[in-house]
Amino acid sequence: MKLLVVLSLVVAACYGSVVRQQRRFPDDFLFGTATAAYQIEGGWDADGKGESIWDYMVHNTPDVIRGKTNGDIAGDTYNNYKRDVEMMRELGLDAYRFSMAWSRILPTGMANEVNPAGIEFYNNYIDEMLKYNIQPLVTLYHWDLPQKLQELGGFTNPLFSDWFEDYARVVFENFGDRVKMFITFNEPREICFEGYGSTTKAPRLNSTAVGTYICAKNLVVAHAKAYRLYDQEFRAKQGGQCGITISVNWFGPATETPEDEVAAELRRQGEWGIYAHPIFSAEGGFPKELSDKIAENSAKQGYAKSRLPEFTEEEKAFVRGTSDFFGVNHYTAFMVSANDGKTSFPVPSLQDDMDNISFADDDWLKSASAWLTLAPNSIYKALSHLRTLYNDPIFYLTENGWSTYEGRDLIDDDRIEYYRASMESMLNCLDDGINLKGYMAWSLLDNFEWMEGYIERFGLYEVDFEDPARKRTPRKSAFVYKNIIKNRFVDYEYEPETMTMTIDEGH
Ligand SMILES: *[C@@H]1O[C@H](CO)[C@@H](O)[C@H](O)[C@H]1NC(C)=O
Ligand SMILES: CC(=O)N[C@H]1CO[C@H](CO)[C@@H](O)[C@@H]1O
Repeated sequence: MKLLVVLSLVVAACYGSVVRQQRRFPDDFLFGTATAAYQIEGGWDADGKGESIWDYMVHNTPDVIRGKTNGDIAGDTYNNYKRDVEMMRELGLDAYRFSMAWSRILPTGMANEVNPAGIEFYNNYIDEMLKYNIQPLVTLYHWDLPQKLQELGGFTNPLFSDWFEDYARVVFENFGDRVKMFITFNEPREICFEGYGSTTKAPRLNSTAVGTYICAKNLVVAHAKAYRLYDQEFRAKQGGQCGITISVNWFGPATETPEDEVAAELRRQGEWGIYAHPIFSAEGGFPKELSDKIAENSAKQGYAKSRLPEFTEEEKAFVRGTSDFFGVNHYTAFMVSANDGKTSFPVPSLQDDMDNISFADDDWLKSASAWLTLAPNSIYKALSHLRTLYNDPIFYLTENGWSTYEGRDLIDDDRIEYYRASMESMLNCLDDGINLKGYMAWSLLDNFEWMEGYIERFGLYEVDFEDPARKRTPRKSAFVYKNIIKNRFVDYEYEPETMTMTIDEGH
């Protein structure tokens, strides 16, 4: 009897390890972290850098930021980049995703004047990563448009795509010998809907009727121009990849009623379909249901044309297929139901065009950010949907992370729970054959969280923003993430022995 118990324990243990072995991340799966220039760099006007729309907004309307803080210094990565790379080595990262500030490279936004100090900074930063075998993933645009270009209409100017293409050329020429993965834009929804269609990001245009839509079209065309430039003039000699990152949270119907199904579909199209469909779908152009709805509403509202500027057939063909991978920023999920007049939105607006409401389940773990909860298996739900819709693209999760409140909260068990749940959801993707190739945790370090200032913290490393040296200290989650990267599986037993980081051999 005893022997039987021992034997079955042995069998159970082996079975356990067999199961665990199957649930491993492949060795070539890229684990990294992600950041954005304005949120960490500081040096807002250092060495010839031009003003961006964020510099302009925080200096002219400081009240819009919680705590009236700004990113003038932020984590001061401009002076601390070597420490940041040291943290990457401590974590054992394969890759690091960061963005370049357009106005650090081109102070006025136009390519006639290149700032040598800006080029030098990014060269040093990249070379420091490469010294330790950390692959740089470069985002060309993470929300910090040169203010001079905003004064000319920014993303709503029809010449925007040419300005972006010129900037992209400078980036490819200067860094493409060492950078093998470029991301043109980070999160079109946040750029267009939040920045142009509402007031929750710079430049706060609140052009609810048309801002989102004009921006969406010009952004997608600008992306395609940069992609085609890379493809035609740089890929052969540089051998890298170029793609785009779109924020794709999961929006499922609250009930199985046809009304809620329709509502959820329109919401998905309004959230990310208008940016993804022109690039990744077989037919190109904007998604049909949303586009029909906007046309119908626009006619009712007395517009001569749809507020959504449609693509010509030629433009559709130009944009279609212009991404080597689908970069997904994914954080959470919402349940969507038909609005039926329960909530009123400004008319006309994207919200009114979608006319549907969404909410999170009360039982889902809550973060410090109102929009962010731990929704079950939502990475899998989002990616399996995208995979079917867009013919099985290669995916990278280019952001995913959890916020806590400011304060020296180094024991961040909720963040650990979130990251572990994300790992399980990604393993579900891999088990299902989804082409997911990498994961960038948001974020390496605490940073300027846009309108939330320094109140919401996303870092694996805590930053002391009172300290002129901006000291970085690892949170418990940093040790857990390091352990996952090293083992390529999630070890639920793991507890860090100390809170002191060291660099493992080979990093
Ligand atoms: C934005 O515009 C809408 C009308 O489209 C208006 O209801 C709302 O108050 C405006 N918001 C701000 C902050 O100005
Ligand atoms: C844009 C829009 O109206 N979307 C949908 C919201 O939900 C209702 C269901 O009641 C649909 O009929 C709408 O089409």
